Parts: sequence; structure tokens; C-alpha cells
Amino acid sequence: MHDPFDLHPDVAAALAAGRPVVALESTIIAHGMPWPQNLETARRVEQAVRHAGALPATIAVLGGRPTVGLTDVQLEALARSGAAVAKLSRRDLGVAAATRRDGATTVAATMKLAAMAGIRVFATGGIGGVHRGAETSFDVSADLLELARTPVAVVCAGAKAILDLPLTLEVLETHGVPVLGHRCDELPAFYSRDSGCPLPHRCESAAEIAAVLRAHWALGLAGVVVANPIPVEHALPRDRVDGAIAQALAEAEAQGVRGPASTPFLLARVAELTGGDSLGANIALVLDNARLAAAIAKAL
Ligand code: PSU
Ligand code: MN
Repeated sequence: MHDPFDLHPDVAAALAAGRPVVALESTIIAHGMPWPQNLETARRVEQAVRHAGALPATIAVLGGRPTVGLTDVQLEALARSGAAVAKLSRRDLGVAAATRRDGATTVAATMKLAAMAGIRVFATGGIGGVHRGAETSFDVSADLLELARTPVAVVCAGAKAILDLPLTLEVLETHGVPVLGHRCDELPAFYSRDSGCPLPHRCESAAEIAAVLRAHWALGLAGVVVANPIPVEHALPRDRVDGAIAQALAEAEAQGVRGPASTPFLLARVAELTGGDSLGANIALVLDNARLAAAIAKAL
């Protein structure tokens, strides 16, 4: 049987030789940032991974083929298409393959494809989580359930305050997913460094994180969240972001935006309402996560 996905030859060679590889998602490119900053950021993130001594593998679905390691031409096409391409989570992968569609993969779908390819470290901006009002909407990101079953470490700046952060931590705990704070004691809130939600585990270095990952996986356990706070100089004041988020949430409610459309809508509105400051912060934190992920992949 043919492989169910296409692996870039450089990524295949690196994996075969045991060299460090870092997976990168594509929903953040197509749905999470506007053109042309999305392409510029995707390229800078790949460059940051290379600079730190690992090989980047951006993952998407092209013509129905899950593709692990996009070429620069493929990366640019995806960034140009933006929200015109589908946002694919775990549930959508089979349908996209059968209908030969293009799509950007979420954290959940990217984790699954990375694990299939043998990549264990993945960098992104923020994971999905439990949405505010989930007690009536039932909107809990598939990212959390993927972490429960797929052995990949996701390096992120926590989860955005558009989500319910305490409930997100509860669901991760229920599903046995550790959250390791990288030099922090609280779950970072994406644009800001703290959330008031204490974390049970703190690590000081990539080597320490790698040791936990090895031990976790030796026991047959699954996903791990590595929570890396946004660099101090790029953090936004909490109250400023909270105002924009409150307004964006109210607009989403008024316009009936829900389901998979919810996260892209909220991110775009918060970026507009903060006059682009949130976009600058988002770019800075993804770059920092890429560097840490590369260091962890090397230490592994
Ligand atoms: N967080 C961001 N930017 C993003 C996303 C999350 O800062 O673009 C994307 C990721 O791909 C994540 C997805 O997996 O949103 C979560 O969507 P949902 O809430 O529909 O599961
Ligand atoms: Mn959802």
C-alpha cells in the first residue's frame, strides 16, 4: 500500500538519520493571520527553526494528499489562498483526501500527521481549548482530545484569553495531558505572560523538557503541552487585550458565529481592535516557540 501522506525528501532524510525535525501547522497561516504577514511569518518561523539547528516541516493537505514538509512554492500558494482553503481538523482529513481538496491543518490534524511521519515536536502560536460558554455550546477544541491520544509535544504560548483558560486546564488534566511551564509558573495567556492559572510543572531548559518527554513516552503516554510565555518585550497589557476580546466575543455572539469559524473570527477581530498590536505579538511568540521547539528536538 502507498503511504497515506507525502513526506518532503529532506524531511524523510533527516528523520531517517535521526536529525531534529520540528512540525509546523498551517491553519495559523491560512486562517490565523492576514496576507501578506502570514507568508512572511511562515517563512521566518521556518528560518528560526533552521537557525536553531533543526529542520522545519510545515504540514497541510494539498489536492487531498496530507503533505509533511511544504516547499516554499506550496507555502506561498497556501498563504495566498488564506481562508479560501478549508480549515481541517482530525475529523476532516479523510473527507479532504477522498475529495482531493486543499486544506490547512489545525493543531489536532497537524499533530496526527506529524506523529504518522515520526515527528515528535511541534511549534505553534496557541492551542485551541475550551471556549467560553462551552457549558451551552459544547465547543471544546479537538486539539485537547488529540493531545490526549497522540504522542507529540506542542510548544505554544498557552491558550488565548478568547478561551476559558481554567476549564482548558481542567480538560487537559482529565485527559492526562501534562502542561510544562517553560520558565513560568502560570499558564501563559498568549498575548500576555500570565493568566492567574497555576501550572503544576516547571522546566528551566530544553534539556529538562526533553528528559520529561522521554520519560512520558517511555511509559506509553501521549501528548504534552510545553507552555512558553511570550517574550517580555512583546507582551501586551492584559486589560488592553481583555477589552478587545470582550468586544470580539460580543460581536461573534450577535452575528451567530460559531463552530470552526469561531477561532478565526475572534483572532481577526482582536487584531483589528488592537490596531495590529496583537498580530505583532502573535508573530513574536510564534518565532520564540519555533526556537524553543528546535532546541527540544535537538535535545531529544
Ligand atoms: N491559536 C492561534 N492561532 C490559530 C489557531 C489557534 O493563536 O490560528 C488555530 C489552530 O490551528 C488551532 C485552531 O488548532 O485554531 C483551533 O480551532 P478550534 O477552536 O476550532 O478547534
Ligand atoms: Mn470548536
